[in-house]
Amino acid sequence: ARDNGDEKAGTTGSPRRAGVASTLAIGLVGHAFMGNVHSHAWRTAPHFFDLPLRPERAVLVGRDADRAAQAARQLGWAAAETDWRRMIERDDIDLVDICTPGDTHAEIAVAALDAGKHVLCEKPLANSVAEAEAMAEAAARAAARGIRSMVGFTYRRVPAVVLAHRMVAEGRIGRIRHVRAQYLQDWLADPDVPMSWRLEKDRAGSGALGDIGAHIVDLTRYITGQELTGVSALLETFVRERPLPAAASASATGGSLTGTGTGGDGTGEVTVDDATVFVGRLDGGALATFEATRFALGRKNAIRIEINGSLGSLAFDFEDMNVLQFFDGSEPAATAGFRRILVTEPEHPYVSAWWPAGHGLGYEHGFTHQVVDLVEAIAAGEDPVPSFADGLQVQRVLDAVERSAAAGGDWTRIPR
Ligand code: 4PW
Repeated sequence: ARDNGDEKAGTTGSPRRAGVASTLAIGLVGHAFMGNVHSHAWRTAPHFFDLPLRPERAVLVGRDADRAAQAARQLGWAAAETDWRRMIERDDIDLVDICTPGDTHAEIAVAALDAGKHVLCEKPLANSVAEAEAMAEAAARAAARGIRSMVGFTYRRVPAVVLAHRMVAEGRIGRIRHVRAQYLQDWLADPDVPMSWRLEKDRAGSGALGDIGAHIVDLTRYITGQELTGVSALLETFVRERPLPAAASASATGGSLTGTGTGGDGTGEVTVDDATVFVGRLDGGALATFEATRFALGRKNAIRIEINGSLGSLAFDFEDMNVLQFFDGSEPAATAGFRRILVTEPEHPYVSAWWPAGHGLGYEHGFTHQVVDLVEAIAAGEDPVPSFADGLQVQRVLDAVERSAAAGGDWTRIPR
């Protein structure tokens, strides 16, 4: 059952509302790292935000019955299921949340949308442009029937990132000249880290490029409001063979990227990139540089974006995620300098729902904000962002990067 909330969707921090909300029954597919953090978000959102619909963790889907049942118990889902198709057949499921490797996104999402379920799909949207196009088409068909979809570029929901987006839109840094974006992790620097699905092209689509590079492409689009028109790119795989993982770990849920540890027999081939660097042009005239790697020793989840405009600059680093740095070019040179805006005031996006000023938010809050915005959009009858069309445009960038790298870095245009 649904009701139609009268609040505008995507308010980035809804005030508490009186009254009892109708429910939104969720079916979650996957219970590893992403399934875990999405479960946390669905559980937490109604405790801190006054949602127009009450999310219910109805059914969790995993391939192995015992592990799915154990995960459902641990993460607070009412039931477990081993076949996502059976979950989609259920009339009482309103929304399908896809937290599986990329090779399954298109099939599950299209089936769910065609069955009249709202969909939240992890990023990157798909493993190819063709799949992403099919998903965007299914999303458009579904939207005509009031069915909503969103791709999980969750870092858009970090308060400091939303503030950066707003400051750019308000003209605070003027005309954008440069974007310098990096996503740096180091969990693959050790060649003994075992194989996992993230290292298999058939399952993940690409490596650092799609897994983390997709985020900085999306953040660039979101903060600047501009699209990449072309790229020149390099991809590299530093470690081509890795030990196979040991058999299943004790835990049925995940919070780790590195899998279950070594101990399996033999090695497996890494078929994706370990790192990428590329340069690009934005349609507003700016030059952009991008770097995504899992070999930046010491950098754990350093999503960094710096934007230089004609009037000032902004800089963000996820490892200091409650801060946005701002340089105001109109200040007298003698006293000008980057200042750290602590983005923890109640006036900042989403923050008033949480803790007093200065107490700060973490990784999981972006996921909570993501489901808050999705639920509000569904109730308001509006299409949430980032949409599957946004996911498709990011996919076109990823595809252009791969084609450019395959051609030795040739300039490669990105279609719209
Ligand atoms: O943000 C990143 C994700 O997109 C996380 O650090 C892990 O790497 C989980 O998936 C990707």
